[in-house]
Amino acid sequence: MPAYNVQETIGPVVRDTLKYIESVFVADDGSTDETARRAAQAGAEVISIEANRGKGNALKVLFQKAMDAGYDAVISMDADGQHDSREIPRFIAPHQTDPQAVIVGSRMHASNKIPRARYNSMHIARFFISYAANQFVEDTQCGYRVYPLSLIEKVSLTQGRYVTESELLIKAGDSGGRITTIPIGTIYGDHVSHFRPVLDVTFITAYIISYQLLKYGIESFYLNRPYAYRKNNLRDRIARNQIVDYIFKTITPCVYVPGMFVYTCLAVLLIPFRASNLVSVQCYQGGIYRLTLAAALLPVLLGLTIAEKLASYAGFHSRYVDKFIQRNYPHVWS
Ligand SMILES: Nc1nc2c(ncn2[C@@H]2O[C@H](COP(=O)(O)OP(=O)(O)O)[C@@H](O)[C@H]2O)c(=O)[nH]1
Ligand SMILES: [Mg+2]
Repeated sequence: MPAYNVQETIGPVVRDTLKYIESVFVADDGSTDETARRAAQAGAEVISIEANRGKGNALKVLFQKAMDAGYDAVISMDADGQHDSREIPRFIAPHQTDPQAVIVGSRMHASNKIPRARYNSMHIARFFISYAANQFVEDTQCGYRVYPLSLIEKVSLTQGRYVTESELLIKAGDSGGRITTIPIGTIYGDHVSHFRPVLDVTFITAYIISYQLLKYGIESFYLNRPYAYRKNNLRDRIARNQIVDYIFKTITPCVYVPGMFVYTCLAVLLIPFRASNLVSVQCYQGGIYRLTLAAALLPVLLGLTIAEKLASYAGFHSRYVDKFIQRNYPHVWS
């Protein structure tokens, strides 16, 4: 459990979880409250991170801890009471059937219980992440998951904060792994969330776009085979230097639309020659144009969101943003 200032919930969450699994590791990420002490009191092994470095970093520390302790798989859970420990057996059953799969909880069935901005951001993230992971992932933003540690060993986690969990799904899927979904209960009360729907989804999308554009660029030189993810691929190497990574994530979204246009034309032109460079572009179920259009419309969506927010202050309430998202970021996977 990554934990940041969750003193009210951490004790009961750890105690309930220990009823189902033998050990709980909590990464206390520079909390300024009683989180660490209460987690330890409840029976967790606490790893203290000096200053707050975000959920992604905490997860990386926890994965390493579990590997060092010799475990094969871990369950990640939120520490703020949004995940019900009583559902742990429901994760263990599919894990035993398919120990190599990542199993992700999904709250998408409960749209009425999730704050609207969060639900919309979940739609956008799942559209792009499912493309990059080569499979439909119902809820890409749920932190209640089972991870086989053999899979964690095979990926580099280069991104931080809330991007790490998306990066993990993309790399798991793009390296040929399976991602399974199980529906879980949705608990939204007066929880404090550190997730910023617009900003954090922007960071997630920027990373995916930078990942995909580079992948297609390399595939245009490859004949008949995809540039599937392998640890320390070119994208990982770019991420080794934070400044270079940041510049790459800023530039690629700016050139995404013309870049995709060039790749799509190239992919189509090659078909009569029976050359399948850009294999991934050629085989998209949803049609590559949809992906390009969706990326091109992101600035429009941002403008609409701001306009709708401003209008709501003036007393005009509309749901145009929801409709825009449903139309342009649809579920295109069979
Ligand atoms: N270690 C660590 N955990 C965090 C941080 N931010 C959030 N978390 C934890 O990650 C989980 C989910 O975060 P939250 O902000 O509630 O996101 P949401 O539930 O997706 O809206 C909770 O258990 C938080 O305590 C952080 O900066 N560091
Ligand atoms: Mg939360």
